[in-house]
Amino acid sequence: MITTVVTAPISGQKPGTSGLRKKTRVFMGRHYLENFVQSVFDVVDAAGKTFVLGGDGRYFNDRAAQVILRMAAANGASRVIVGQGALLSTPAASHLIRLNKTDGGLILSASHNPGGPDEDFGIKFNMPNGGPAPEAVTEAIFRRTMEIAEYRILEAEDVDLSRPGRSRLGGMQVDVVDPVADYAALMESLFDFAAIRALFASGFRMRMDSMCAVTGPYAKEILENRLGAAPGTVANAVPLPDFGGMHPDPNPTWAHALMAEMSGPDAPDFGAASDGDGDRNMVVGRGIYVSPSDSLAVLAANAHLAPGYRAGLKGVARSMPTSAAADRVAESLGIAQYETPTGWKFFGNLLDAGRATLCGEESFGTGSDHVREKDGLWAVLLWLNILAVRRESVAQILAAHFARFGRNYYSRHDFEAIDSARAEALFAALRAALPGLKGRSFAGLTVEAADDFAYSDPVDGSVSEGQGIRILFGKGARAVFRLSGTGTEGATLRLYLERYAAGPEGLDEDPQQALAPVIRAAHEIADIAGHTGRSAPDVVT
Ligand code: VG1
Ligand code: CO
Repeated sequence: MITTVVTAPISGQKPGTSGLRKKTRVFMGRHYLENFVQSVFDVVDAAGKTFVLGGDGRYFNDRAAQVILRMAAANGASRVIVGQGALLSTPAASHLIRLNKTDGGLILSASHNPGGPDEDFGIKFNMPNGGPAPEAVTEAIFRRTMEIAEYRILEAEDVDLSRPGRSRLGGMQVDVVDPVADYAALMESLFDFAAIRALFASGFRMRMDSMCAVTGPYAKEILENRLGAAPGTVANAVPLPDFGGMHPDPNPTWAHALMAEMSGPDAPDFGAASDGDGDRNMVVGRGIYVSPSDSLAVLAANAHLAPGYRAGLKGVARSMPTSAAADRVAESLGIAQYETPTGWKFFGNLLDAGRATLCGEESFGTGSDHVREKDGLWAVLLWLNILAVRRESVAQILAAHFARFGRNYYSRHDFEAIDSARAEALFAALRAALPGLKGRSFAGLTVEAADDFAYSDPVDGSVSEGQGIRILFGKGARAVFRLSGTGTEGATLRLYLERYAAGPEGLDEDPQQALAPVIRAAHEIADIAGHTGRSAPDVVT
């Protein structure tokens, strides 16, 4: 029986950088999830459609999945493909959407944000191309949440999601699928598994930290079962509703156990970590951290060593705050380079149009045209493929890369949980100061240009404004200021810092040291301490 429930708009259901993210208890509140899901189904017209559904396994994932299934049935969807246990990593969901030519999918995740009843939950709609809904669609969904008056839901028992199989829910077909199988097959089609197997067989050791999040089952199957990495290579391999109380964010601060192991006396050759929903990656060599911007550049320069990219790359795209290291590679390869706003949704058009093959963000996101999301394990496997062919250490590969292209010293400083009004005031003052900054000097650096980044999509012509304040000091030095669009409390100021060293001297400095003048200049220009009361960041990557 289909019930039509009377509801009323709930304020604040506006998707941010990557879907709608709120405190879990907010999502569990009366009509909250239902209002948003109905708004999605209204905007995309769910009748007769097929969707993919799954999430990162965090607290409320299983309940939310059952509600969405019953609402999909009540809205006339013809079929939902759902991961066993309601689990799907974000890249695996993107792949299933594409593989099955569905009309899109719903992904339940707050990504790298902690999970649990007192932490965060999230939901995101992806399009038939497998990628996050573009701004026009998320805006339409948001508008719908502000006028919603009722939602439809089927009265029914829970669907058994504990094993693969086909069942019916009202008039809708439900296919429960193994979350790993199709994804693993895709990876096998892109990379030289035989070469990577031989690498592991030669004694190469790796640590993969899945951080009690969704990549555990994927990493175990691919790295240990198919590639022959030693049993136990994957740590924290069982997805838990609260991620074991950890913060599933693969950066040096939150993946500290991995960092400690990689700099310890018995460090493996290669280390990696992934986030809550499996779209981020951090890679670490023995005693050496690879910054995400450098990782993108190294992958672009070496991708041809993997079978899936042997024909070469069409182009490389990076988000604006990501360092220009990848640009130098694109230039030397003679391929196009694109600079987009933060958030994977901006890469979709470039990938669909065949203009870019690799994409990346400084926030530990790397991916390619094999799906329409960033993909943590994909990046780990491409690194492994490169290591298997070159048979050099991560440190050697990085050193050779810097010697050839120069080094873009890079760091991001996050100032978290700032009072929102104070953060707004900082940006208002910074924007007001922009026209007068050119030619002025701060901490010995002279501003060559300063603007508020706006992006014109070269494929559909859409324009996105207000995407981050850029202060360019010339010679590849710059500071970028943005406010996070994924947080659920207060504001997070992100300060992105970059400085280029052409070499051959000065390629081996500590990044914080190398960036010290840029850091000082950025603090002076924005008066971070004056506005926020903070002089030091909470997280440095
Ligand atoms: C952050 C990152 C951004 C990334 C986004 C989603 O957004 O900076 O690069 O695309 O998270 O990643 P923001 O607005 O907080 O800076 V995930 O793995 O959280 O889906
Ligand atoms: Co993520």
